[in-house]
Formats: sequence, C-alpha cells, structure tokens
Amino acid sequence: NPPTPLPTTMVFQLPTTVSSHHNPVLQPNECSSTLFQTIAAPASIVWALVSDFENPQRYKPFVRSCRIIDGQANQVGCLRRVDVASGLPASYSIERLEILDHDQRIFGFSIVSGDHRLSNYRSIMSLHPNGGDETVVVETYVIDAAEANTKEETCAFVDTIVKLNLRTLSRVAEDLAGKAQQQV
Ligand code: A8S
Repeated sequence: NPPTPLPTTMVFQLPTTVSSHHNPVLQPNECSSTLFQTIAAPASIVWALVSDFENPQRYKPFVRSCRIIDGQANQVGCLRRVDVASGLPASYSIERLEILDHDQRIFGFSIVSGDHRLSNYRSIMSLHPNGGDETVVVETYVIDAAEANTKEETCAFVDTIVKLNLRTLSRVAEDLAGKAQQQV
C-alpha cells in the first residue's frame, strides 16, 4: 500500500507523549507533513531497520553509503554523513541523531548541513503495533520553505522522498518477516 496522509483522528489515538511529536508548532516560514505506512511485519523487525542510524541505506533507496563522522553510533548527538545517488540535486547530507527511544519506538533525526537546499529539516518516526503482527509507521517532518520555492513545492519534493522511503521500508521489513517465518 502506498503511504497516505495521516487521518487526524489517528493522531489523537496515539499516547500524548507520541502525538506531540506529530503535531509540531510551526513558524511562519516552515512547512510540515505527516505520512503513515502500514507494514505487514512485527514492530521489532521494523524498529531494527528504523533505529539503525548508521545504515539508512537498508531502506532508503537514494542512499548510496553512510558513515558516522562524529560521536558514537546510535548515541543521541552523533552525526552521520549520507552520500546519495547521482542524478539528485545533492550529493551528500550531514545528519544528527536527535531521539532514539527504544521503549516507545520513537526515532528522530535532523539535517544539519550538506550540498542540498533542505534547510532546518527534522523528522520524527514512531512505530505502533497494530495487532496481527502488523505495524503502523507514522513520520512527521518539518522544514523551512526553500527561498526560491513555495511551502507547497518544498513539501511536495520532500513528500516524494519520504513516501518512497516508507514504501521501501515496508517492502524490506515484510521480506525480513517472511524469511523469519520460513525458518520456524
Ligand atoms: C530522509 C529524508 C530526506 C532526504 C533527502 C528528505 C536527501 O537525502 C535526498 C535528496 C536531497 O535533495 C536532499 O529521510 C537529501 O532521508 C534523497 C540529500 C538530504
């Protein structure tokens, strides 16, 4: 299933500690979007992929390689350098791990620099077991509208990337879950 906009009713069913991450207060120059993806795999499998800050290429198809350039991997505050595929309007991005909550399964990172035009980007993902070994992933990002672009254009560009990442996450996690079942 393709990622779809989050029905607002669902935000209010999340615990307040989680839903606050998906209801950001925006500055006038900022835009935001929340997307969700249902995945036919247990949250433990999805979380293993999402929380692996050092290896975004496991589910982000544009990422060519990634390495930790400052701090300890998977410690809040560490920085990664992500090199992306050619043909994109950028070649690399420097990103900071902001939140890694293994109990509530909340992951957050921000983009601190790079040769792209994404300014002040930050993203929060939360995972929600949905019964029957299904997981709902909710991702909210906030970004400054690029100088030459409208908020709509900026969000349309980012939405395209995030939706593709979520779809790929779904496929990879479902593949892993299928393999895990075959071993039993
Ligand atoms: C993510 C989200 C985004 C990544 C963007 C928005 C990026 O990696 C790509 C193209 C760009 O122009 C910017 O979760 C940047 O990774 C694919 C290099 C940052």
